Amino acid sequence: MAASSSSSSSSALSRLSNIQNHLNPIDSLAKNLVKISPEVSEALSHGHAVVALESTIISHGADYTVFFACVQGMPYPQNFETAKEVEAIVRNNGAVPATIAILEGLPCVGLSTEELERLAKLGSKAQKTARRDIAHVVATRGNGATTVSATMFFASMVGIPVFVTGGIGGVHRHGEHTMDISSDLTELGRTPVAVISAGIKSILDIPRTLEYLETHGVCVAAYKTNEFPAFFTETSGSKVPCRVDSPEDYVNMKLKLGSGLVIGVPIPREHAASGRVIESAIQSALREAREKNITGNAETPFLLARVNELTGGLSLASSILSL
Ligand code: PSU
Ligand code: MN
Repeated sequence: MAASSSSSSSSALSRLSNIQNHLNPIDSLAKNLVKISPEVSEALSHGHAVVALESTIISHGADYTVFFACVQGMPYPQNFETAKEVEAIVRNNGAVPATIAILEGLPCVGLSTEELERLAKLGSKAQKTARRDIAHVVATRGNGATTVSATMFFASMVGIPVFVTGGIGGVHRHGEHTMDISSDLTELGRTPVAVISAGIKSILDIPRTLEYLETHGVCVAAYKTNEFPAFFTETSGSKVPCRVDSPEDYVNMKLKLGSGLVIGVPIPREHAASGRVIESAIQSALREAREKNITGNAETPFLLARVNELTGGLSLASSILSL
């Protein structure tokens, strides 16, 4: 009697939990569809600091590409070395890195060294995966390098509140005509993850990006400065609505608003001079592209190649990548 009642109550419980999973698809996805590495899983369960990292910059990194005299993304093995270095920086600061990517259809939070190398070797064969691409990459068991939007999505799903990257997407120059606005911005409006970066990618429109973030209710802050940083330079001419001067300031801003937060951290002083050289080359290349009427998807390869020529490419690589 006792046995049968307990078994019927346990089957009711499992039915209930199925229904709850159905009602809360994010939870069931997180449990069944995401592979969390043992190291990240242990850190999360003990409440230790975990920092999410994206994988598009490993396989398609454009801003980094400028330094490598090529336009297809940072080549292997430099991308692998850089990815490991970034993880080491997170570790040296007392947190656990969680690089996020989709490998053979399985979203992975925290990659082993072998998995990181696999992704680095795939390079641009890994699909650039924004939020809209997740379903397709998973369904076709593809390999996906996650952008800021997809990385935020998975970080939030497993409970990682902080994500560090190089440059986020934004409103493209001429975005008012093309409507080319990165889904990173809408993701920031709907997903409660703090994204710490050097600003937006260097070829984008900063004032329009800040307007768009305001529309979506995203808090934008800058670290120890009043201006939003411009990736390669400390100043951009665009003021931020708030400034944080310490990690405590950031913690105090963590209200449960349900949306994301951007914190722009300017290029370190010791790299500022090289940064200014690159920024002025970008501005010249943009002027040339406008004069020669190079637009659409021909624009970025043109800009990267031109910036590379104007800056002497590789000589700058070493200085920035020692960051
Ligand atoms: N920084 C780079 N290269 C990149 C990116 C950043 O140097 O490719 C990626 C980031 O993953 C960012 C994405 O989330 O570009 C935005 O792409 P889009 O503008 O297509 O939304
Ligand atoms: Mn786009």
